[in-house]
Amino acid sequence: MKNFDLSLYLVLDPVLCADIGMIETARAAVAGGATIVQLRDKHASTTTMIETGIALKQVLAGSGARLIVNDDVEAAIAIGADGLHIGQEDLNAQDARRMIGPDMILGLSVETEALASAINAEIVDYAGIGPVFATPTKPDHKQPIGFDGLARIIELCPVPTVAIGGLKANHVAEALTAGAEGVAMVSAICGQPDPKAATIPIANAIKEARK
Ligand code: 3NM
Repeated sequence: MKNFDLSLYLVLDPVLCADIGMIETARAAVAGGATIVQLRDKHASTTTMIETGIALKQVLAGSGARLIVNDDVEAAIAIGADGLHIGQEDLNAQDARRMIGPDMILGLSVETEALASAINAEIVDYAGIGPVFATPTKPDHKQPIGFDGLARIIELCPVPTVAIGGLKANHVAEALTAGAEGVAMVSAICGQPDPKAATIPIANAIKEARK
């Protein structure tokens, strides 16, 4: 079993993080309790992804937080990231697993019950389920599923899950009650005036919900 903690999963957004940048946002979020940082930049070249990823890896070193790279398998490998996250429109999971090898974490975005049932737990390590709510952060997101839909999809998932889409600290308890192991957030942290101060109440809500 791979050792990773999905509880507070930060997905970086280069536009929302523009003021202080993705590196400083990640540093602050991890200081506030983020357990995973995903580098997600749909418009960056592989070279830029690698540069940013290496800087992120240095920032995360020794913190225990894991670095996951979205979509760009070549960058994930070159960075020596802890994992790769793919969507349904990206590379398929089997090909991704073949490329990254057995040890890297592989995450897959899942939007429906059918996709959840189709997950092969020998290939995929966790699933990102969403969007729980509509969100301007991902304008092309699928139909929001709400907490009821989240629970129904998680029920069918053979791997641990993280909920995403429009989530803030006040949604943590419901997301975990629906069965998610963690919450993934972008705008609740990226672009906040003080990303560390924004992360702490989320981390506290997770601790509280697990009591
Ligand atoms: N993926 P925010 S929703 C990156 O449903 C991403 O798969 C989603 O941003 C999905 O926390 C999303 O600001 C954006 O709402 C989430």
